Amino acid sequence: MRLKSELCDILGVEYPILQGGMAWVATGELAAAVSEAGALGIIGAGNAPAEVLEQEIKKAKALTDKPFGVNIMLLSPFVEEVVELLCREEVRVVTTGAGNPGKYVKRFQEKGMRIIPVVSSVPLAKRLERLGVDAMIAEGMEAGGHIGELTTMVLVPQVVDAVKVPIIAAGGIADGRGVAAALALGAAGVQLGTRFISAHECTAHAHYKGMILKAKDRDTVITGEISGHPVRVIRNKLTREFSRREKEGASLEELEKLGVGALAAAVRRGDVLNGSVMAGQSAAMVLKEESAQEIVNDLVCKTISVIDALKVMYC
Ligand code: TUI
Repeated sequence: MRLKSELCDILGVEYPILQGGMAWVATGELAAAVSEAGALGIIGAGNAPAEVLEQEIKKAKALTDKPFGVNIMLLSPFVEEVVELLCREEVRVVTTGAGNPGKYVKRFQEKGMRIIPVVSSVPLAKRLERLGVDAMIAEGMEAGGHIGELTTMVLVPQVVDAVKVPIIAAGGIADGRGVAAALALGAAGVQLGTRFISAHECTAHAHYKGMILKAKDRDTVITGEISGHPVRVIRNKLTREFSRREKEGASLEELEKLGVGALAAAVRRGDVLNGSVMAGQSAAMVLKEESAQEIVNDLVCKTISVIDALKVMYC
């Protein structure tokens, strides 16, 4: 099976597919399994201090010789020490989220590392292209966790037209139909987060995985829109409490307090009532647990089938 684009050489992988670097979810085990399957596994640094992240990088290195990446969450209080660590470890690919990574671009590239930020708007994409990033992930608001305002369907073609570097589409993609659609929009590759939560190698708590597997089409909601930090999660007791307090006019600090530690509570301890069950809208399309290898094979195989079917219908 062959599914190849210019991204494969940039990332050092067989398929132009990235596994999203989800905080607390994307551990060294998951990233290594995805990389072993021919895609790019990515460890999520989230809010973790450098020592914790270092253990995950060591785990991944012990499990695979293939390239993998690390995602830096730019709102993390540990971002500076995480940048230092990644330069020391010479991780092949660094993706960034939740902010502008401009001031770190040169440091990574001097080490020969690839820097690939998430963008949720055209102006940010243009600014980052001037700084010389290697590629960008255009992520629509169908995605889980911290999100922008535009959908994948309208964001990706606009970013593709605005910049020359390869664009990776993300947000709402869970199967071969979504991958083929992203390629049709001009993307050179795709990033999937939610689908990989169902991987056997994903060490998230069974309750968290269960919420993904049983989610229906309208089960995610956006919290934090008023505070300016919109986050997509599966609806539960916490989201109801959050919107009640928001409507009552709670202060930003009070709302932020509700969210502190809530992601770890759901992902690691399985508290899916009071925790933050971050997931994309595509959770409703994730129906079973599989190995990372099975997920990657299925994505590649179904993408090729969709493209073949279109050729038969329209050529
Ligand atoms: O980063 C993500 N998704 C995340 S990070 C995360 S951890 C977290 N925990 C608690 C509260 C909030 C986050 C969970 N999910 N996705 C990538 C992404 N980046 N989506 C949107 C953006 C983004 C937003 C603004 C990227 C750049 C940006 O720039 C603003 C500027 O400086 O112009």
